[in-house]
Amino acid sequence: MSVKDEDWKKTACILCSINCGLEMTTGGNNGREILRVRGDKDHPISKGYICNKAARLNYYQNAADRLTSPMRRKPDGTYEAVSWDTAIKEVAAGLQAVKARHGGDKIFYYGGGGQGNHLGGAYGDGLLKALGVKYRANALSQEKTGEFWVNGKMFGTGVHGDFDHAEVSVFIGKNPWQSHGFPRARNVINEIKKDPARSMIVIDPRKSETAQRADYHLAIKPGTDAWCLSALVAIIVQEKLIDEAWVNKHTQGADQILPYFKRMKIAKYAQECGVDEQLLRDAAKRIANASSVSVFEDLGMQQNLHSTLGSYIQRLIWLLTGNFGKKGTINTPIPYLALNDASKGSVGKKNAKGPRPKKVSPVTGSKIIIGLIPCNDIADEILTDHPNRYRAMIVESGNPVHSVSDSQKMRAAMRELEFSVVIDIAMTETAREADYILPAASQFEKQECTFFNLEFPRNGFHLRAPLFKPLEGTLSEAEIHTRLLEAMGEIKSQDIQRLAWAAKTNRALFATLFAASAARNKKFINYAPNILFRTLGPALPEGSAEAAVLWIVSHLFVKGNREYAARAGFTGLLGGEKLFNAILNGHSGVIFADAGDYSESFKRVKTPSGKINLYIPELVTELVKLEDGFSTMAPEYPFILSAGERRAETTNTIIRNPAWDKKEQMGTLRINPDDAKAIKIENGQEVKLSTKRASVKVTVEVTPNMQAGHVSLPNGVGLEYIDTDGNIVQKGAAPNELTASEDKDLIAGTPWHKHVAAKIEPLESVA
Ligand SMILES: Nc1nc2c(c(=O)[nH]1)N[C@H]1C(S)=C(S)[C@@H](COP(=O)(O)OP(=O)(O)OC[C@H]3O[C@@H](n4cnc5c(=O)[nH]c(N)nc54)[C@H](O)[C@@H]3O)O[C@H]1N2
Ligand SMILES: Nc1nc2c(c(=O)[nH]1)N[C@H]1C(S)=C(S)[C@@H](COP(=O)(O)OP(=O)(O)OC[C@H]3O[C@@H](n4cnc5c(=O)[nH]c(N)nc54)[C@H](O)[C@@H]3O)O[C@H]1N2
Ligand code: SF4
Ligand SMILES: [Mo]
Repeated sequence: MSVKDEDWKKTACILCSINCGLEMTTGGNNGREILRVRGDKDHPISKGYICNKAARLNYYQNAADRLTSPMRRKPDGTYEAVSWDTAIKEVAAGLQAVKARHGGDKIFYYGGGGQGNHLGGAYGDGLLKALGVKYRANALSQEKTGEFWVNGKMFGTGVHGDFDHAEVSVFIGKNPWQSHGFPRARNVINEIKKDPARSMIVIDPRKSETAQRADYHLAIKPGTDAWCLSALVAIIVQEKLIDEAWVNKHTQGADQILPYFKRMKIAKYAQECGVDEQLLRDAAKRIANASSVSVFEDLGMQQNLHSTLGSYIQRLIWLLTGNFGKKGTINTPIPYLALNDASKGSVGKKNAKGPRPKKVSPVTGSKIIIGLIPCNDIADEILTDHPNRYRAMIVESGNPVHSVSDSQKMRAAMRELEFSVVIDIAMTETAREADYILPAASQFEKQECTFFNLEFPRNGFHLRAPLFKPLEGTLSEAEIHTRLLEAMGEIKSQDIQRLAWAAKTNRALFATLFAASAARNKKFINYAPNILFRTLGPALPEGSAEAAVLWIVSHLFVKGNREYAARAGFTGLLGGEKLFNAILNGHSGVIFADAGDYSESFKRVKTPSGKINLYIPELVTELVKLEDGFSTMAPEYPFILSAGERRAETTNTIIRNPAWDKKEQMGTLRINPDDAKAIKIENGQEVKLSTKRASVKVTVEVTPNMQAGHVSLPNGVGLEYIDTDGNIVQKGAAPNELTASEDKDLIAGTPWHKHVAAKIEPLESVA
């Protein structure tokens, strides 16, 4: 069949944080299928790039387990379909009743967006304000909160590498070949490999796809990043590879931290992490002598022992060598909408009535970072008789029963709640524990976007138009949240009629009226996204109502970043309006900010002194403890299991149908050949894999890419997918059946998913 140019529709991939621009053709059954997929060359960030996963997006769009009606749980645990009117009324009343009984701070919010759908959360904010919700979590508080905390201490802002231009790229517990994390990752890795003047250093116990292409593979023993990174810093310090002039000019605190590295015994640290000392010295020198270095840490370290400490030490490597604020180094991306602002919640904010509340969770007293409590503590905040325990939960675009540590405990916690509601497109593991399930339109059935915009100095944003009308029975999150607010009597149509009229008449008049209403009425500000959706939304081109909130985001961005916006072409008092229109009409994405020069990063450092802070006293005790060496695990569990590896065929739980896995990697346990031999198992054989928490059956994949003693399972598998016949199809093991919530980082409470003590037994020997 020939495809005409006009058949290709612009959209984006939603399967990882990059959200590559795509073009698709649609048709097939009822015209609702995604047929062909290709990269969009006009996209300013991804520039036509695409990886293997995007071609299979129809598995997401047309999954058999998509929900088509609100569902209410019956006492026997089964669900009945109810009308939207009933569901909205009962969910609004249920949440309000919990608020009346216990206070809105006992209603917990989880999620708010996945990899490519961040608009829904923006509309949910009004609902949380109406209810007085204070506590929340999302996937970031089981991976990135330690890193955010360190960034706060050192820079007062976020940072991100420039791998496109770096002479040396360093990946710590990060496998960008499969997981991306920066645009066009496979192309960039290939370019580095081809260029003799550039190098790649990978710190990973496994010979990952990225490590296979590295110039220096520091194959550490699992869980020993802190020793490896400390040794690299110590080499830089002891071999006098520090860029003294740069450090003196731009940083503070070097004098307080460097003595610890001056006396560090490099040979011992090399031994602890299992990497040849000379290789460590060569890698450190390669970094120190490079004109530009970028570093990416990810889950291999972040979901592991010493994760927050590791985030700190790795920053010392590139800061002591002056790799910040230049092309090819680490810089400070300019957010269109800061995700940490979006998820800050109201805890720790100044309160007119009293002192600033402590930023800890109410039951476990865990640190709240960027407004999020650690995912690992959610169940403990519920399964207790503590008077401040959470009594209700709203889950939106997240699957915590599957994705948070200890699925069994999370399931029990969900059932313990007095009220729970899940907003999702599919019948997920979490939905199955909720009192109500509200079916959302898919990400190809409404306007959507990602706020993971991490480029510098030019940054892009892409608003995608829907490819399909919402599946019958589903609504967008904007509509769901706004209806809930209306049912609670918080937004009344008579109060917003004039605004709606103005929006249809003239944008300038609308802006004036909007500003006047906002100045008069606090509720109006709280519900601004929802009010925009109801007033400006209908005045936008058909199918664009969900974009309405971006009107205010665009205005606020330009107001707060005049210079950057102007350089991107959004000048003058109408800059915000111009940006919004450009976003609305720019189907391949828009460059919204241009900082001009990389050195602008220095001005964006927001520490009290304005300098980059190298000394974090809270982490020194943990740093000093490394001298005691790495302690091995309990002898009854001789393996270290990394529970949740990104593979060619995984996408968190966004694609639930296991049929999309063409390589049959779903769920295989990767194991080293010597280990396999020792326990007398062969490739393809099923084994029993046990941790202190549970046992599962898994198929073994024998590969020399694993170190002896280290085994790994993929993430996002073991889902209970309901097929077209209503049968549950399950492939692979759900990793968090095996993990325990108490195994977490000392500072940020992030899980040790990549370091789970495990044992393996051949199945036949198991009774
Ligand atoms: N294909 C695919 N891509 C994805 C996703 C997906 O589901 N599938 N998910 C997206 C999401 S949400 C995220 S957060 C990112 C995550 O992206 P990554 O963090 O890159 O993904 P992982 O494979 O979980 O972990 C990276 C590496 O950590 C290594 N590792 C294990 N133990 C250790 C250790 O002790 N130290 C070190 N240094 N490394 C160790 C593993 O061998 C693995 O190669 O991926 C994103 N991209
Ligand atoms: N053991 C272990 N656990 C892990 C990991 C690991 O490596 N090991 N990785 C962790 C990481 S880094 C992450 S990011 C998390 C990811 O886990 P989660 O945060 O739970 O996110 P997703 O799996 O991406 O699921 C998102 C949900 O959104 C739903 N959804 C899709 N589109 C829409 C939409 O338009 N609207 C709504 N309302 N819902 C939608 C999907 O059906 C799905 O249920 O998992 C974490 N869990
Ligand atoms: S999975 Fe990520 S890298 Fe691959 S096409 Fe989708 S957005 Fe791009
Ligand atoms: Mo993630």
